[in-house]
Formats: sequence, C-alpha cells, structure tokens
Amino acid sequence: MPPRNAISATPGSSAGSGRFITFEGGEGAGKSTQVRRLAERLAERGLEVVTTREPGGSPGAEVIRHVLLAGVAKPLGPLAEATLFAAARADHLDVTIRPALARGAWVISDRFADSTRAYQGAQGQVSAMLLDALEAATVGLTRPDLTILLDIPAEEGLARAAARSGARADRFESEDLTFHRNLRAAFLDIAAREPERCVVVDGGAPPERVAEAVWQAVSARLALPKPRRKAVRA
Ligand code: T5A
Repeated sequence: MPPRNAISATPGSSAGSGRFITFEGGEGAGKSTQVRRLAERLAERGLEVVTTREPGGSPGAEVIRHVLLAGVAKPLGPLAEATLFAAARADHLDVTIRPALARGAWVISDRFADSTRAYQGAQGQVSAMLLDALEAATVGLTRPDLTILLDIPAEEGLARAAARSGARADRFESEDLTFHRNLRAAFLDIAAREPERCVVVDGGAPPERVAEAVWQAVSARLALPKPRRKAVRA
C-alpha cells in the first residue's frame, strides 16, 4: 500500500470545497489499487487530491502503524490495539486530513474508522460503546462523505494478499479463515446500517470494472466539477 501522497492536475485548482472518501474492506480487496485509480480520475477534473492510508498517513501515525502491523501490541489484546489505532487516527486527522479538507482538497483514505469497528469491534469484541467514545474523541465531525466498501470473498482477498507479499503475512493477515469471513460480514453489516454513507462494490471483478463502479458511486453521491474542455487549435 502506498504512503500518503498528494497529486494535483493543476496545483491550487481545487474546487474550494473538500470531500472525504474512504475505502474499506478485507485483506487484498483491492483498496490501494482503487484509491490510485480514483485519485487519477479526480485529478483529471482539476481537483487537488490527497491519498492517504490507515493506520498511518502522518509521520506519527506511521510509527504506530509499524508497532501494530508487526504484532507488537497483539499480546496486549484488542482493546489496546483499538486505542493505538485511535491514537494514530487522531494524529492522521490533525496533521493530514483536516488541513487538506480545509484548503478544499479531496481526501481519499485507504481504510478509516470502519476498520476499527470491523477488526477490533466485531472481531476483537471491543464494546461498541467504547468505540463510539474513541470515535467521538478522535474523528469528531470529520466523518467520510462517502465510503466505498470493496466486497470480496475472504479466500480470494487472502490469496491476492499472499501472492503479493509471499509468506510474510502481517498481524491481521495471519488470522484464520473464520476471522476473515466474519470480517466480511461485519463490513457488510456496517454498510447496511449506513446506506446514506456507504456503497458496496463487487471487489472480485477485474480492476477496470471495479474502477468504473467506484466512479459511478462517486459521481452519483458527490457533486463533481465538469470535465475540463480540451483546448482546440484553430
Ligand atoms: N486495521 C486497520 C485494523 O485492524 N484496524 C484499523 O482501525 C485499521 C485502520 C492494515 C491492517 O490493519 C488492520 C487492517 C489490516 O489488516 P495494510 O498493510 O495497510 O494493513 O493492508 P490492507 O489495508 O489490508 O491492504 P492490502 O494492501 O492488503 O490490500 P488492498 O489495498 O485491499 O489491495 P491491493 O489494491 O493492494 O491489491 C492486492 C493485490 O491484488 C491485486 C493487486 O494487484 C495486488 O497484487 N488486485 C486485483 N487482482 C484482481 N482483480 C482485482 N480487481 C484486483 N485489485 C487488486
């Protein structure tokens, strides 16, 4: 997954009204691939686009990412991990997301708070009340305008992740198949509860078809600037 990056077709050409889009889903669902594709397409409309990721997306949060994905916090249990994800998210929001939204950029994050709900909440059994409190303290009003859930059978996503990273499964990839199947159900449950924010896209389709479905969702839910006219020479 790429680190935080900013692309802009025309620097400073932002539409003046930032939007926050998140991608969610299980391992290997194709989030990073689709974040890149969507960012390119939005930049073609003249928007400033900031792509980022969780855990991580700011220097402080990247340090916490390393601790979490190396499995160092695993023995402390899901509550401790949820707290670390929240600490990383607070820094990510302060340093990267809010400043970008304030200057009118479109921010696309590869994972956000729904991942904590699914991994540490539904799977780790950290109580919803506690996660609500953590979210209120960290996310506050900076909620995504749109969340794309890339849905894919757990087996397929894990196979993709394994093919990419070989035998080096990280902290969560190394959980068993039941964990990942339940995770898929947890994400679908979140999307069903918040249909005004979430759109479920079939992540098992070829990348270009997934990208088209994502674009349809973004176009339908968020007001996009019109395509820029190409200069015609006389
Ligand atoms: N986590 C995170 C929590 O537990 N709680 C939290 O609050 C948060 C924020 C992060 C881990 O942390 C956990 C969840 C995660 O386990 P990560 O390394 O950032 O770990 O990994 P993931 O977010 O899981 O992302 P991955 O990189 O594993 O998968 P992606 O981004 O979904 O998939 P992508 O695009 O990298 O594609 C994977 C492979 O599949 C191919 C790609 O080329 C690539 O090789 N591919 C496709 N192949 C066929 N068809 C398609 N449509 C394809 N799309 C991509």
